[in-house]
Amino acid sequence: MKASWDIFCTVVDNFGDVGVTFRLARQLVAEHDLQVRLWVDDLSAFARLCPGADAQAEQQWHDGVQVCSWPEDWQPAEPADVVIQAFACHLPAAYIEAVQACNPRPLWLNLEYLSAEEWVTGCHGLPSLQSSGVKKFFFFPGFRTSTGGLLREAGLIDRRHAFERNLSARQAFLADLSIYPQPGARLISLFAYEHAGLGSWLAYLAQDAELTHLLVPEGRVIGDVERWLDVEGLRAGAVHVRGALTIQVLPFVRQEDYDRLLWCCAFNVVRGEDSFVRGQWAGRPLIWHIYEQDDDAHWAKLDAFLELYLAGLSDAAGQALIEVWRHWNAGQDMTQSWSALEIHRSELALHAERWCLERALQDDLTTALVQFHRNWL
Ligand code: TRH
Repeated sequence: MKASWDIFCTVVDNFGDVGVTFRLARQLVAEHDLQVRLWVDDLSAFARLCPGADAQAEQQWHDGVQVCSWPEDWQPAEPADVVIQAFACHLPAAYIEAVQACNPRPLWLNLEYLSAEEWVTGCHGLPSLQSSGVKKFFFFPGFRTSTGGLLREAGLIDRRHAFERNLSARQAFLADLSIYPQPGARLISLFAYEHAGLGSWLAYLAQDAELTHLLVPEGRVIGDVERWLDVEGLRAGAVHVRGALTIQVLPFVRQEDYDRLLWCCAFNVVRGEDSFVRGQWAGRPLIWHIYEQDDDAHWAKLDAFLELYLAGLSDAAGQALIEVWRHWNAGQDMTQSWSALEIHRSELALHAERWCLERALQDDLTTALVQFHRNWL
């Protein structure tokens, strides 16, 4: 009989929580032949990621995953063999009692947020004894070898390389989204949070000698784009040209298509957690718009990542990248830092691919979770 896994996801905001857990659930099914239930408390966020999903359904199946609405009024459910509480969400008390009553006990894991900070390596895999008497283990994704690694589907990098070699597949993909860049235009994707200095970056691209076709998925940054364009009500499908810059608003697409979009671009602005990782698997230079935390803890996370990422880059390119990422995340004017970064474009492109291939040498997060379960048994 297949081992069963329950993944619990509370949608705090945006798409990262459900984006990560759905990706993990699908991979557990597809690559490890497991039986997976994904409990989500807000299916409307899920429905954006998964076209065809029903935001009202109590349960539904997608790619072999049983996606269940996690109701406030919890109804008894038999615990699975492995229970994942994503990002420290609170499991229903009755479910914890049921876990406690199980014999044999399920493996209970808390899947943490991604961080490049060094302390993560000391905490990854540590148990904590709960008041219920059950042990819960902390599982940390990460970039360092003694962490749980990153979500990466089998064959992902090979698929990207094949796509890159196949011009007609790329053109067909872009045409499906009605993207027709002018010859020689550089494609950049922009998936970001609000950014007070965005106008300075757009103005730079508009007066640049090179053409840029900027692809902006509908979402939080649109207000800043509207202000700079001086238009209202930007929706998917809108295309506006200002000098050398074409701005095109895109619909939210399924996760696989978002990957392809990143693969088509020469540069990507990504955010949060999951798109940040996908941006790295795309092997392209990027800006990470990090998720802002109240206590400013995000700056330490940003610096910790940069410290790892800069290894192997020349000092000048590394410094230019630091400036761009800092300015972007502080909502500052981008003119100087972006123009300085442009000088290092080819070095950054080579580096991004090298970084991707190096990270891909580590076991992926899903495999690490399955292995952790095996070792625990
Ligand atoms: O949406 P995010 O900002 O999500 C989060 C949440 O805010 C969360 O609470 C926070 O803890 C976390 O960030 C750090 O960014 P993220 O993580 O990149 O998630 C976006 C998801 O949306 C990701 O799975 C990719 C997917 N996506 C698509 O599937 N299609 C699209 O067109 C786009 C633009 C994204």
